[in-house]
Amino acid sequence: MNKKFKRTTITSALPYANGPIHIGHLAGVYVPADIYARYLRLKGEDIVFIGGSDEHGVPVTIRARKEGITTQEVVDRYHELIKDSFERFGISFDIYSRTTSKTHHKVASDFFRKLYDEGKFVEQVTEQFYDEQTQHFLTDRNIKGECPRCHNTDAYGDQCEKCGATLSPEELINPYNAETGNPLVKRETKHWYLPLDKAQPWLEQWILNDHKEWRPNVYGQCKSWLDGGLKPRAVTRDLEWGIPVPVEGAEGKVLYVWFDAPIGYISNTVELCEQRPELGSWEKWWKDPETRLVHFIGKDNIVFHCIVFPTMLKEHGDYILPDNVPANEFLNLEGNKISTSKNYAVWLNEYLDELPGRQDELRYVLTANAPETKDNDFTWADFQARCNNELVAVYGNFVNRALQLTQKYYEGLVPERSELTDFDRETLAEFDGIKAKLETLLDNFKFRDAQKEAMNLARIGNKYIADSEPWKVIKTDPERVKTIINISLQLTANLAIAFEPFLPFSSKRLREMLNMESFRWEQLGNTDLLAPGKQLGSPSLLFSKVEDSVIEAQTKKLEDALKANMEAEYKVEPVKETIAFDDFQKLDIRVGTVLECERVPKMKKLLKFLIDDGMQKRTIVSGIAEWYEPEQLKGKQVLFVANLAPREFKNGLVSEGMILSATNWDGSVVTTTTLSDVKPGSQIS
Ligand code: B3M
Ligand code: ZN
Repeated sequence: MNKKFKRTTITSALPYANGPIHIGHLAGVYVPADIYARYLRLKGEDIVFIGGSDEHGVPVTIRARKEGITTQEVVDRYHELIKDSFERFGISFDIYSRTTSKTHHKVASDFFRKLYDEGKFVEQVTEQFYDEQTQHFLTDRNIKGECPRCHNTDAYGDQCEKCGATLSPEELINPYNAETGNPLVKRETKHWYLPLDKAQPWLEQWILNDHKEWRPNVYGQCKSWLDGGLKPRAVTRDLEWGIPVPVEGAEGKVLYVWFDAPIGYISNTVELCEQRPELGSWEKWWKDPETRLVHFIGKDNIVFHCIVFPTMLKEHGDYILPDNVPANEFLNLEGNKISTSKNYAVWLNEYLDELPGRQDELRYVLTANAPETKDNDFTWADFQARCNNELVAVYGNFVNRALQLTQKYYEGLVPERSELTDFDRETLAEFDGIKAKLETLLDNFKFRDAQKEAMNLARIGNKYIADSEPWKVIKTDPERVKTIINISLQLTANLAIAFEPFLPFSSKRLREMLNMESFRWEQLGNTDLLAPGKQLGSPSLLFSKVEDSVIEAQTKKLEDALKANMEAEYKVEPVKETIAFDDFQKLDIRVGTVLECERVPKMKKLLKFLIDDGMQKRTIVSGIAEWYEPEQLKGKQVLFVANLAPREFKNGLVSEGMILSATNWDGSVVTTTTLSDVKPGSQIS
């Protein structure tokens, strides 16, 4: 750790208690935060690792309405679910509390009141949309109306999902309450604003000059906010759910969720220090300049953690500011965006139930693919490959060989090493740099590369034991085998330590197998961790293969979710403009019998038909190859447009008509036919 600091306060974004945790949250925030916390603890540093649920804000109220239960019930349900799955997954929070706690309401209220009393806010009256029947002001997302661009009547107050236009509620034609459908009127309301514009000069200095070391994505986002010029931001809302604004005449108003949520980090530290007096006063963790504050968040939270919250802390006075904010980009899932509302995700609670005992596998893959510098993709195929080819085949295999051979040859006692070969020396030398290498990477939040280094050490071990072939040498030179096994075991112990921040479950098991009481980071690189003669515990496999059936089941689940979404979102196209009967009569639609059907070379989408049209044979080309095997259609009767002008394809093929097919809600295509056989050439009317 940087000499300036004596201790570290680590926070990780407080997830909204409006749904379970998914792998996107884990990869973006909780796995890296946990690696960092575990690493610092292993080094013996003083840290607190703060987590908790964000239980205010519109997302939880929307969920409540969707599920038809109270907001309190929603947050109770998801807070428990989230807390429990984090615990099972080994996220080592010192506290996981919630923003509906009494402590938090008091801390956040007092925080607001201090700024209010000191005149730090700007009061402003503005006109907002209001539903006179329900007597509510509405947030942008709860307002709908007609899009001024495409005239979709279902556009939201912030965006039209049909044409993609970014909107403000003022632009909507005939705005209405999205839930009740009631028309809206404008009404005046007073709110308190945090004058970020006034903070601009010191923020520029503090971020752009003093924190050039921040990740480029974080620094870049801050710079673009600052370059755009900061504006005052409202920190109160007209809502019922939240922390009441502690000011007379502010009835019906609550603190904006983004005002209270980051204060949750402080409240939860207060609670933690009450529970564990040995940690000292909470103020030590938030106000002592020798404390280092680090926020782990996802990229959508950057402005709040780098600009808004620091301004709040600074205006309040006494508080330290974050030393770093290692925000991650997003993780996608099988090429698609993860979405809580669309139920498209790998949910942590389900993962833990469906792949029991495989916490480290998921941690490993999420770190190996961590979206540290750009968005990344999680696929089940990659998950399986990394588990089987890296964890099982390299790390697990090496450890298992070393431990099994110790049992077999030495009854589980660590053998002595004697004379070293060049290969032994080279292998031992690989230990030297590992500690420094890992530290440089971890101190700079490069978890992905750090884990890769640890895995490299396992590769070295795997190669060492494979190339030394102790199972052969034992027949000719048993003394030599002692040395090989000793070195392998020392490597194993080093791996257990190096992997502890990343793969805590297997490190713990390995520590037990090695009969070591505890680990310390300083031990890393030591080649005499296990004394000769030490009795080891009984070995068992560290990792087991992930079978195809598991991957298939998980992939299917995701495909089903995608399909369900498409079905839910499917809208029947509006009917085209009315045409005259004469126009219809111009179309000559007939029944034809499929005589031949074949694929078209180099044209993946096309099927070529030979159709008996009652008079002659005609060729029709149709783009339905994705949906039918040629054999399925042979002999079938189809409907086709007989008087369509011939169309020539790139390869010279000419289509003399068009087969009629329906496009289904999921984009699949179904070809039409008749209910019973008809003579080819019969006309449709
Ligand atoms: N709950 C947003 C989110 O879950 C918000 C984070 C609060 S951190 C203080 O992405
Ligand atoms: Zn539109």
